[in-house]
Amino acid sequence: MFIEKIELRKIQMEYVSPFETSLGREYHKTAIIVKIETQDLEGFGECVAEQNPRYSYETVETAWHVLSQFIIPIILKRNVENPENLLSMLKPIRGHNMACAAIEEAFIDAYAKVRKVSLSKLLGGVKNRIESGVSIGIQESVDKLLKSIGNYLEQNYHRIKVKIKPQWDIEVLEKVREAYPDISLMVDANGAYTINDLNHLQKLDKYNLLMIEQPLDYDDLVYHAELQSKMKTPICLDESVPNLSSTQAAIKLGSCKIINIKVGRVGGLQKAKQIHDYCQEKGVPVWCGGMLETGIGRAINVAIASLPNYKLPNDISASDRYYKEDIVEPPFQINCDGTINVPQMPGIGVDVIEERLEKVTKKKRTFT
Ligand code: OSB
Ligand code: MG
Repeated sequence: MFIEKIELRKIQMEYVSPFETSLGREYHKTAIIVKIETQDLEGFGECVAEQNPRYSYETVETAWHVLSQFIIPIILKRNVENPENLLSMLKPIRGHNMACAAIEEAFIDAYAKVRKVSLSKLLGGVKNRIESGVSIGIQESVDKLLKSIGNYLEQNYHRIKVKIKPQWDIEVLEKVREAYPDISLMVDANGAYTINDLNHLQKLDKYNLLMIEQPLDYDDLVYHAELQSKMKTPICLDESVPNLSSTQAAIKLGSCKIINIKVGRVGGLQKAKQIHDYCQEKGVPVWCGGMLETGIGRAINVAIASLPNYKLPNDISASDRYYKEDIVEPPFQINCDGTINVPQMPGIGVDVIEERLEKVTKKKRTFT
């Protein structure tokens, strides 16, 4: 496929409610939407880098820089035959996974559309529906959290993830379990603890959690292994597994029993699939993490989550959990069994509404 033109847009969209983790509070989504135009078709991708380097060292501005100065010049006005070809062209770029992923997604969307297959099918997906869960940020009070959980349960979310940090953990969980003794519940600390908190973290074993996500530092594997050997609750890694080799190390060390795969964090769909395949071979279940994506990133997440070893509910919620109005049609909705349908149309399988995209665009650059 000959790459004629690439468009970058920095967009900003307000969340229906602010999202707070141990890393800080966010009121709106900032993302880069990539559009690749080939001879006759276009494809979309979403860069999930945030405004600040908290979750990852990448930011919207570093991604914009790496995309425009390094990634786009490699592929613009070039013939890129297939996704594998693109991956080898991008090999000289070290790190900057989120920037690379956005281009790869846009290319693969166009590639799947040319072949008239859904992204799910192209990737080897086996599900028509994927299990949806909801991630709930740190709230002003436990009462607010309990209300929020009740609300989402009413909307058919079957798995609840609660963000935790020191001072917002044990007492909160005690009350959550008091109110909802049987729900499928997990927590995510985004690296807020250290191994010195071992005794404290062991107390979480009491609450029958599906898993504890990223309790320790973002670059730690060794202490996670020590912690996992001393906790019953399965540890799931997110920040600590940015690629296949760290995933292999984590599994070999026993740092976790579950892997969260985010397409952006690991550098694209093909790398996500490699990690999926490795985990499947090792009998380690995976699930799809989220970065509060717009409908474009959401479509990509839904597609990858249709692969067979995505065995646990995903951080993929309906469009209206994040935004008043999504930039795609139809928006993603949750079924009464707590699932989301996998689009069957070619590529990402949803239509990007360009006038809505235009409305949320803060900055735009076209490369020809
Ligand atoms: O750690 O999983 C995380 C959002 C931004 C950054 C990090 C994380 C998250 C989420 C959101 O938990 C999950 C979602 O998109 O619904
Ligand atoms: Mg996480």
